[in-house]
Amino acid sequence: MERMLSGIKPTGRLHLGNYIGAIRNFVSYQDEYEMFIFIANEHAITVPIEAKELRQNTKDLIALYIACGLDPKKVTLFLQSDVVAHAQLGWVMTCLSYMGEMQRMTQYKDKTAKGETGVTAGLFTYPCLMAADILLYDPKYVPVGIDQKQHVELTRNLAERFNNRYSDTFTVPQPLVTKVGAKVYSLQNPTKKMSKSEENPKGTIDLLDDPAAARKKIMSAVTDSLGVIRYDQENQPGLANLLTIQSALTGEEIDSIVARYEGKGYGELKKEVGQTVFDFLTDLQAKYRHVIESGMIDEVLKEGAQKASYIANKKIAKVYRKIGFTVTK
Ligand code: ATP
Ligand code: LTN
Repeated sequence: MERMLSGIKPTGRLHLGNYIGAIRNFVSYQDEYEMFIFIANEHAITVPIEAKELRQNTKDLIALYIACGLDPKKVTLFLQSDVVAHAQLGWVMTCLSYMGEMQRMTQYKDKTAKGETGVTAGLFTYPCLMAADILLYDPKYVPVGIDQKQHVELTRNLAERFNNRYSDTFTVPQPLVTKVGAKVYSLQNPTKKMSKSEENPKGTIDLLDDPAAARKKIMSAVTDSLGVIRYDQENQPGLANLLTIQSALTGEEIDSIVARYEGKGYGELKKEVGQTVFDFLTDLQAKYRHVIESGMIDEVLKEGAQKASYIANKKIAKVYRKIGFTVTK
């Protein structure tokens, strides 16, 4: 089986966009690939976060991963900070990268261009840690959103640089960018992506939202005044977003939904999408509670850390030998 690896930062509550754009894909890959999915908690502290919040986010994230269908028997699920080799290789990668490369990373550029104060050195160098996260495990593929593609490209460069400077050590990974159309937009501002950092809570559906409140958010989603149900991302982005959500959660093709709604109004479609979201969240949250109550998380994380550490420790030992850290036999 080919290997695949990805991570998500525990920086906020997960929303429907994360599910449709990321987690759902991980679930669909788990039978075909040897998967490693980790919680990128070392990346979460690149911006200040309270310990209590980080702890809660981490537990929620792991429980939601499992509730969404990731099977810990098939996928190695682990916490980044449980595997010390991430920090160890992270430093090696930091010393292999150039300032210019880091300065070109858009996430850092965006934050500094906005004039944000308190940008940490960690935010500047975090792509090096991300490269380490990946290269420790020699995955062939790294499924990420488009915003992360640049970081995987950097990872490829660093892998090649290391391989050339020392000798063949790392697999050069390929980014697997989520398909267009798998992007979910804000319900209140449908040209902007649904996001953790969205200010208006009515625009985002959190996976742990009360299902009835989530249905209300769908009912009050911004649409348009054209009055025809069709998939037109450019001119009817709000409607296209509702169709995307309905299609993603039920598996029905968008064309088929559109055909069923010929001559019907937006209100009816919203009712159906609202019900779909209500049912989806009700089911997901029951599974989530079951995971929390079963107390399985500790065991999953322990086993995941063991499996991941075994691979990562072998890799870091190899790196340490090659760069001259190891002086004993
Ligand atoms: P932020 O609001 O801080 O930018 P985010 O909500 O975009 O955060 P990330 O942690 O950056 O979330 O993303 C986790 C994963 O979910 C990534 O693979 C990303 O591509 C995917 N994702 C995030 N938002 C959406 C969205 N609206 N539609 C589809 N996929 C999304
Ligand atoms: N930087 C990513 C999260 C992340 C990641 C990774 C993704 C950290 N390490 C390794 C894929 C592979 C983000 O901000 N979403």
